[in-house]
Amino acid sequence: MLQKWKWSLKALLTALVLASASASEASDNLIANGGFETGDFTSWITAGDSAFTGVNGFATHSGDFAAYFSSNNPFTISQDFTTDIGRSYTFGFWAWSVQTSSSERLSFLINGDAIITLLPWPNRPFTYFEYTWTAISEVTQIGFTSSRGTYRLDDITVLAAPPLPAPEPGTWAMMLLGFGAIGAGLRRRRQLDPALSRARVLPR
Ligand SMILES: [Ca+2]
Repeated sequence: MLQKWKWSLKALLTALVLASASASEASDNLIANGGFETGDFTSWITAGDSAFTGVNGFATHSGDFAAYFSSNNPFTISQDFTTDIGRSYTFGFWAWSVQTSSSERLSFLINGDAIITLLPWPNRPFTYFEYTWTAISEVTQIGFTSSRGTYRLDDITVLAAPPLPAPEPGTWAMMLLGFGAIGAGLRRRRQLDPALSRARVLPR
């Protein structure tokens, strides 16, 4: 029995150490093909006027490809990913505006709502934009929509903030040892006092 208890404790501590190590690892990008290095919109849902939109290597922030938006009517790309409700996420993307028409727009969307709307900025290199969001659902959607713009987009990232720190394995071990000591003490008291062994805990 004692050996079984030892093995159970060892397995629990091993699991806690592994969980702690996993939680401390760097967060991975939750977006697939965020840099458009497939050379197309693989993993993205596209909608709208795609006449003058696509992926090419004319100018990129990194790698060989970036997306471009230059249709006369709205065009949208979007992607869903799994999120933990209440957890914080950091969204980042690099955008470049080519033309200067005042009617141009590029909006960054979360669940279909425009969070950041960019006006054209002429002759600027790729610029980084970032937004932090607390998830309210188990699936979150990000998107980008352009209207009459000439924009380029690259290196879209969604990174999850680390979860709340779990108790250290040493803390769990102390708690388990404490519970064991309480149980042993109670068993000793029951052996000394038969009336206690018949006692029941009544609801208050
Ligand atoms: Ca790229």
